[in-house]
Amino acid sequence: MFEYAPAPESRSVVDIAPSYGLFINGTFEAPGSTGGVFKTVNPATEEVLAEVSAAGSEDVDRAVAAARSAFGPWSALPGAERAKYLFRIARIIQERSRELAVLESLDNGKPIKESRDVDLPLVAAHFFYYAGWADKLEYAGFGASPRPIGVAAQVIPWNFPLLMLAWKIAPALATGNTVVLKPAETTPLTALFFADICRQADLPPGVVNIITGAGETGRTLVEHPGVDKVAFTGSTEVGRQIARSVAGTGKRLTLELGGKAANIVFDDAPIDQAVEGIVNGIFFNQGHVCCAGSRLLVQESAYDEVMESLKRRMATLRLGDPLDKNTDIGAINSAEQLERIRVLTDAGSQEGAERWSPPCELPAQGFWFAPTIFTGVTQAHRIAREEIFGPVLSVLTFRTPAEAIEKANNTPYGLSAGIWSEKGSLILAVADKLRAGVIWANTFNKFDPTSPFGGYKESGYGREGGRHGLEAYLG
Ligand code: TXE
Repeated sequence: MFEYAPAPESRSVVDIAPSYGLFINGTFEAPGSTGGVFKTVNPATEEVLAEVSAAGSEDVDRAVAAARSAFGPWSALPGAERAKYLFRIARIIQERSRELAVLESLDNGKPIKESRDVDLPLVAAHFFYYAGWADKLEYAGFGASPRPIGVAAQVIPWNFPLLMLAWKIAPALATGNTVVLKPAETTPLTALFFADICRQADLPPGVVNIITGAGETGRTLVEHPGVDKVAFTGSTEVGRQIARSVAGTGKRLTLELGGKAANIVFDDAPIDQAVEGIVNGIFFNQGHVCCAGSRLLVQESAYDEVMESLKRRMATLRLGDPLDKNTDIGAINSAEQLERIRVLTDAGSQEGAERWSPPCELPAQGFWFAPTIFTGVTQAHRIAREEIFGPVLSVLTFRTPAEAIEKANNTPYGLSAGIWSEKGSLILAVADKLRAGVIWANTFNKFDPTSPFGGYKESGYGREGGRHGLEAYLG
């Protein structure tokens, strides 16, 4: 059943200003003559939320210079002192979590129950977790006195705006680096509110700088000679460009790029549980998830039962207002992303796969896409190979574990995978042969700050999270 109910979660809990400057050296400033402005919209309504500054080259210079000046004193602080700031930030995030969750849903389109129950708790958890490391780096196994790298340029995407910020900023600060972070152009607002939280926490000016803007701002930042380390999460195409531009400069680089994860269901798996995992794997956050279980590999002997149960479950998903606490599927983040999903799903139909969605009336305003599955998919289809980054599942079948492994690995990506079976020995044997950075057993899309996350092959390199996440910020 699909509905578009009026919003019970009031947006009055968040006070959005009409316009925002760039957060440089501890204050919000207007962009210089090379900069400009752009608008960020609510993807569920297309209503303009605020006007935001686009940083030009002069602004990038100022932000990098501020981070450089702050680096000496910040890196010289005892770890226990840096920890105090991170703990303070974590606590303020918890105190302001309702406001931040509503803001995230307004700017991104994700359901409030996800921003409230998944994103925000994880954001706070990342700051708590890395605060705990700040005074223990000598014991992290990176040598007697591990040193920070310097100024980190961090460019993040729009699918988990505040969570990706936390993944980047928390380990960078814990290890004594300073940062210039650029959020995605369609979701700049929670990063700007985070800038305010840095002020509230009395973080020394220049330790965190937030500059907004589109890809050109990101490129200028990444290529800036004053930057020592680049951390990027986004498309494989931009990741490749960044790898080329950073090559030979001595800058350190970590990349977290796209994915095309296989969610492998064996016939002995508890079907109801597996179906919940399939639904969570692909429809969580509208499928705007780099590790989404976008390819279902189901054992032929369980195919009919799994498909019947999956369709029944999909018919209960509620699509609509992201601020409605009952909503399961929110808005697609932008018109551009909606178009990308349409192009690939049209290709799926044209190439002969069978398309199915439950009955669904989409709201007239905003960017929406019904939860969709394609059956009869083969490896030759684009929808089996390319990242769709939307609520679209491609279903393939297999007979033997060897065939499942072969199909799961038949992708240029290698970020994540899921395995569903009652047999522990089978799970371990299959997991051992999958080329994926993260493998879930009898669950999917589970995240924790203590676990490293990252990919193989075209999904990028370097790990974020856990002790491994510190390594990316230590020289
Ligand atoms: O990504 P971009 P887009 C995938 C997903 C999606 C596709 C395109 O398949 O459909 O990428 O999304 C900044 N130098 N993922 O166009 O362009 C940009 O401003 C430096 C997977 O949104 O890569 C934004 O802040 N920065 C993914 C960030 O890069 C540049 C998450 C990501 O934007 C830049 C997002 C440049 N030349 C999309 N060009 C994941 N791994 O989770 C753009 N940017």
